[in-house]
Amino acid sequence: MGKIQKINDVIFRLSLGNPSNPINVVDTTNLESVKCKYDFRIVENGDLFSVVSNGEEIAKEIGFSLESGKTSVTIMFPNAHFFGFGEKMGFMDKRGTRMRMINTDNPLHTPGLDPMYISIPFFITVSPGKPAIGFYLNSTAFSFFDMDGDVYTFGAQDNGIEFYVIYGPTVTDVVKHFTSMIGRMPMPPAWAIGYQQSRWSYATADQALSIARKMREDAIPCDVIYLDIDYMDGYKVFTWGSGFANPKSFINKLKIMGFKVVAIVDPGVKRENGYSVYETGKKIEAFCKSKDGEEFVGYVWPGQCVFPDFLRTDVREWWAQQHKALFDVGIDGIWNDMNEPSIVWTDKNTEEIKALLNENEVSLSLLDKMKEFLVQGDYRNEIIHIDDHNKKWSHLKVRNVYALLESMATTKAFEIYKPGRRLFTLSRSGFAGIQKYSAIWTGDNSSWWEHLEGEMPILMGLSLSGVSFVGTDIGGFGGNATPELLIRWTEMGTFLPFFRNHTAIGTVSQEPWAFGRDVEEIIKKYIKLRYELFPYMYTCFYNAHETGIPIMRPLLMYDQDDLDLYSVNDEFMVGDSILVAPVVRPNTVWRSVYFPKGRWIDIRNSQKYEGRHAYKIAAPLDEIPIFVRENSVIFRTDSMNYLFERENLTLYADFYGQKAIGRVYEDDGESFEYNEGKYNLYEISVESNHDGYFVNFKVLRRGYVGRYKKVVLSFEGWTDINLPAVKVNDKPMKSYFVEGIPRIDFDLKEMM
Ligand code: MIG
Repeated sequence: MGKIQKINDVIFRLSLGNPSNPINVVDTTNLESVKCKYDFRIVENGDLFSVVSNGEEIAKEIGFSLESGKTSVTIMFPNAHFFGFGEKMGFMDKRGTRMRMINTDNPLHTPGLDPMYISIPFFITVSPGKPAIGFYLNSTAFSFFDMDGDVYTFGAQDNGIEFYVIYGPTVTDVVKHFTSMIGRMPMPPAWAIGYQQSRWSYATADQALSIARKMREDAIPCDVIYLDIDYMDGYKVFTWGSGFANPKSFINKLKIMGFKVVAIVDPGVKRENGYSVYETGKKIEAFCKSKDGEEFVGYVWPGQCVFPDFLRTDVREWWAQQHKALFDVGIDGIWNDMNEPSIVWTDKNTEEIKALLNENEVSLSLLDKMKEFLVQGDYRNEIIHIDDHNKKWSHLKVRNVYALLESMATTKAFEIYKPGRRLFTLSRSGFAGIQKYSAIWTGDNSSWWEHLEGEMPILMGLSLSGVSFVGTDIGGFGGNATPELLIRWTEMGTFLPFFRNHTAIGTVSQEPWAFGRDVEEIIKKYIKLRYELFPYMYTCFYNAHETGIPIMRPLLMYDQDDLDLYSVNDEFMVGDSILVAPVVRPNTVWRSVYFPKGRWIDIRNSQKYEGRHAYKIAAPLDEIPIFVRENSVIFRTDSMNYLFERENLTLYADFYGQKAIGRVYEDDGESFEYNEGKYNLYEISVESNHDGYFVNFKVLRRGYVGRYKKVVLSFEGWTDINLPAVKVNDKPMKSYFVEGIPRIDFDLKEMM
């Protein structure tokens, strides 16, 4: 009945009927070659299919159903658990849940809330002892996933279906193969990995400057200051309001202090004659139409707005050009908000809304109405898009990729105004492949303990769906943070790929110093730790760029045969070697930590823990439990006010265990020259016996001058009172103790 096509050894495409997408995010023309030894195939049995590996049926009774405007596929996979699905509330394992995908600004993230801002119709089925299999539904339409149990159904509102079946056998392999077809992230600018400070809003230049000065005065490392909607003139995109009379000199002052500046951009363009963004857009008919052929009008911050039809190449080009107003005065990065797109109401229900607005108090019915509109919005049926070939598309098919298309336009803007420089875009909404253009954050969370905890599974779901550069509003967006919550949230944020503190208008301040000295000291300690861990983190980014393997990882990626790991939602790994177990409850100074197989070392006291066991771990307010996998190397450097503030850095390599190997990556952090081999990659390995340590230092690549000049190796866990003998590349070195831990050091150039 359907069509099967083998893409390569690990990817098959199945299709039925006539599915159609306004754009195709999958590119299988340039896949890396993979050899799979597990004889993975799709077998046809009459109307049904099965997924077979080494002669064993893994998923079976795969059947299609084709109703007009709705196509689905049903699969049987005994004992399967389901991970991925992009950005979804709730726990990671989606077995027993039903989800919908249509990009939605749903401003209050209560349990069970679905859908959210981002749609990634991809998931991985995992079951102990079985190969993991990924399914990617290649549809930009409204889609649904009924993951009821061993038999599950997913599909889309379309006249056909196309999906990819992606073989593992490990979860990691699935993510690698999936990202080989939808793309991986480019290296971000190094500064984007630093600490970032935001709020809605630093509404004047003076206010933003005073935040920046305070960071430097208190020696809190910080790389980025954000400008939320109040920098604009009447919320008109690509304008500057009166609070920022001289944006260029304002930004220059920040630059001198070592800050980068990111400005928010909303897609809604104020419909106002004489406003050049509106006028120039109108000239090329850049804006989405209603069914009646007129400009579609919706209400957002500036009032009556029109919305660029990013589906068209010339519209993306025009949008890119508008960024001149920001890039010319020195803006470094772009924050794409409200790009579901979020629309608060339209002309059709203005009267109704106005009547409610006129009531004396802000009534619950007004809020309900607005929410109903944001979430269901009849306008979605109204909007028409027109593509490059003059073909009309219903918004229902374009909506899920609207933010992706916008991010493509933003990427173009960087290419025009910052040629040769890496880009930084932060997006709220998105679709499969958004990682090629943008980092993402999880939108409007609240200053609730439940959200501190609940962000981890959301971020890990995104990570498994190909999006590595992810984070949350540290401290929570809605509501008021408390000192304790902010400390715990910052402790966790230290280890998230994207590390930004942000809060809503009208909430209490939550900059690091907002709750007094003692709180500030703890927060500062963690922000500094983030900067010290830069070599480790940056290497994780490099790996994600190279292989698609996420930075933030669920524990089950380390042992998918251990079913107990499937429900660990409140611990995560950063890269291969660091396990993080944040405290997510108030007035709590301990927690239970479950470890994957192997041995784990508490970096505070070198205490060892056995894998596949849970332990009670102490966690006073100023400590987040972090553990290192035995036999690994953690790379650190000196902390500083902002990344790359100084040259001549020391690279610290901390060895944990008897036998370890680790790599560290370094490049200029700002250009694309790493693509031409201008980077350094070092590999350090160590083996030890009771005579001492034998270290091998290899320069795998030396293509860039480098900032690390001196190397300090420390041997954690050495218990002898005598110093060990140490050889590096067969040369004896002089070791010495620092706080009971043996060390050696040498100049990097000795190793060249
Ligand atoms: O309707 O720009 O998620 O981070 O501060 C709210 C104001 C619009 C939503 C974003 C939030 C941002 C806020 N925006």
